[in-house]
Amino acid sequence: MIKLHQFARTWGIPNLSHFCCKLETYLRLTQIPYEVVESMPPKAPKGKLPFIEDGNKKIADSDLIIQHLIQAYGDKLDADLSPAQKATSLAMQRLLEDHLFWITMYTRWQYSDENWQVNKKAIFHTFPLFIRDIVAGVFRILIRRQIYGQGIGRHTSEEIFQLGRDDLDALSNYLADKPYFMGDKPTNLDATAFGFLINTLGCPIESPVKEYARRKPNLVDYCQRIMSEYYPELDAASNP
Ligand SMILES: N[C@@H](CCC(=O)N[C@@H](CS)C(=O)NCC(=O)O)C(=O)O
Repeated sequence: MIKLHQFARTWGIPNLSHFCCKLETYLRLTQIPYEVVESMPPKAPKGKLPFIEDGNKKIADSDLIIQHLIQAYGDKLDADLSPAQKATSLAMQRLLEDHLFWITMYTRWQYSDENWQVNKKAIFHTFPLFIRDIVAGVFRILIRRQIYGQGIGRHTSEEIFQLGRDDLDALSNYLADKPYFMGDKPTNLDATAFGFLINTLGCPIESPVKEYARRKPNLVDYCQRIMSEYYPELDAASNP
């Protein structure tokens, strides 16, 4: 059976990592059997989670893992999409993964000390007390460098949140009143969209971006529906 290496569950959502949540949601949407192994990035082949073990193969990166799963199990979600729909789906995934993701990273690792404390506790609480702050501090420096390197970290917080609101407007307008992003049935884009939206709306990291997302009823309803349909074991009280 596939072993999914990801961060331990916390915050009542599937995973505090957008990418881990994307991959686990893909596995649930496709009903591919898997077991979870709790892990941390230094153990991963490319230094980032998630990764999977399939037999004696280790594969890192959610997109490359999904490509592997499609080869092994068939394209269970996107086979009926037209080339134009596939192009739109890919563009939306890039918006979520290469833009909105960094805005939410900024809210966790940089924006406010309250958020940093919540984030630090969630990720590093298993470390022995005497090294916890040092390890967390080193990771904080490294991640803040990534946010700056990507470019988002060079803006003011007001500029960053405006960019985030633009992403949420695009997502909400595109979803409109459809049950899933591409229509009546879930597709690959929903694995990504849920993973990133629940990590904006459903976690205890406060910011103007989260407040804005909470005022989009279709995005809130979308997350609640996927939570209750695909993660029924998670506490309904922590749904967005
Ligand atoms: N492109 C990768 C991105 C994975 C990623 O950014 N993972 C983050 C957690 S959300 C990570 O492990 N970061 C650790 C680090 O950068 O040191 C994927 O699709 O899996």
